[in-house]
Amino acid sequence: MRRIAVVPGSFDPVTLGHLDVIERAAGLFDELHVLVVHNPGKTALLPISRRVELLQKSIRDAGIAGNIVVASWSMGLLVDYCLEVGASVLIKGIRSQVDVAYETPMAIVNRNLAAVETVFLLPDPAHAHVSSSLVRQVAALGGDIAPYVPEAVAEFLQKAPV
Ligand code: COD
Repeated sequence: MRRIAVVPGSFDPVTLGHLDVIERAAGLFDELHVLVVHNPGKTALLPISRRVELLQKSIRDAGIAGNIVVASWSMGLLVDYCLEVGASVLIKGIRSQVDVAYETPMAIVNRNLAAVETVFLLPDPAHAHVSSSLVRQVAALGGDIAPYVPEAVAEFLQKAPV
């Protein structure tokens, strides 16, 4: 049986922290779906289609595209996407107790809704402090975001400053 997992996120924009989790998750499963989902609790910087493009380019540039599909989802529950593609696992990155508190109830509800398990991956310490909101803030104030994001994102945001 093919083992299929989904890494969901806002990815607004994708960071080196996301990419590290994606690369390690891709090594654990036969097929990995990286899913861009709108988070209604956050003010968006980039349209979903641009986030998908930047993810695809960053994943290609990192040489890890082999078993990875990038998609977006706006049709309802995250677990509906999982059922549609035959995924039984969601992967979330956990940077701190704040992430644990945010993710735990969702993990329980997703298991109750559709028997989809959530696997938590700890971050690479080199990227544990990185978040998309930090990147958005540094970019908006004219700082250098290159240490925190894939080259494709740094190039895009330099050309089209926010
Ligand atoms: N290192 C490791 N992991 C990281 C890092 C880093 N530096 N930065 C972020 N991550 C992890 C996050 O912890 C998260 O797991 C993932 O990467 C994505 O992060 P973001 O910030 O891009 O995305 P979020 O946190 O805005 O998540 C958006 C989701 C839509 C995935 C989330 O809100 C969600 O799961 N919603 C559930 C929708 C649903 O179906 N609800 C009903 C049942 S619960």
